Amino acid sequence: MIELFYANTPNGRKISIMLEEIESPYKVTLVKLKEGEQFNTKFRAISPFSKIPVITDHENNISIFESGAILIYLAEKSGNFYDQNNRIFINQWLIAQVAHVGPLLGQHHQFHHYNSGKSKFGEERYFKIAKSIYKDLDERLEKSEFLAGNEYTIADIATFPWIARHPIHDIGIKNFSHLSRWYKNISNRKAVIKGYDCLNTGEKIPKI
Ligand SMILES: N[C@@H](CCC(=O)N[C@@H](CS)C(=O)NCC(=O)O)C(=O)O
Repeated sequence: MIELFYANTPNGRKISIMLEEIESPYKVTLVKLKEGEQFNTKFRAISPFSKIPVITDHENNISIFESGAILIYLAEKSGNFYDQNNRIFINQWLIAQVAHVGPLLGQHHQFHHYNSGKSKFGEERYFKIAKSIYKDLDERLEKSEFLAGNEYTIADIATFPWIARHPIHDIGIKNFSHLSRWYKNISNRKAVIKGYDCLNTGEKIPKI
C-alpha cells in the first residue's frame, strides 16, 4: 500500500494521477497547507522542505519526497511510463517540468492570479515567461505526440496538472493547437480524471 501525502494542487495531482495510471492501491493523507500542516515535525521528517507531495511505500518501508523522484520510483516499480530505451528524453522533459515549467508557472499564479496589483514587475515578468512556456510546449508538441516522443510518459503526467490551471493563466490555450490537442487527449484518460479528483469532491478537469 502506498500512502500519498497530498493536497489538491498541480504537484499533488501528478502523483494521484500516476497512482491511478499504474493501478496501484493507495491511501490519500490530506496535508492542509493553509493550516500549516506541512510544517508539523512528523511531516518534516519525511519532507525536509515542508512540501507535498510525499509518498510512503509501506511495502518497502521507504518515504520519498519531490514529485519527479516519486514519479521515477513509481514508474520503475510498476514498469510503466518510463521506457528505459527512451530514458534520457523522458528525464529531460521531466526535469524541465520540475525545474522550469512548474516553478515559473507557479510564480505566474502568485503574481497574476492570487496577488494581482501588488507588483507590476512580477506580474509582467511571469506573464511573459508563462506565455513563452505555452509557446515552447506547443512547438515541442507540434513535432511530437507526447513530450518525450510517441509514448505517454511520466513527463506528460508531471506537466499536465500545471496546464490544467489554464483558466487562471489567462493565456488562451485555444490559440496553441498542439498543446490543446495534447491536453484534450490526456484529459480524457480515465486514470487522469480519477486521479485529478482523488479526494472525491467532484472536482473536474477544466475544459478548453
Ligand atoms: N519541487 C517540489 C515542489 C512541491 C511544492 O511546491 N509543493 C507545494 C504545493 S504545490 C507545497 O507543498 N507548498 C506548501 C508550502 O510552500 O508551504 C515537487 O516537485 O515536489
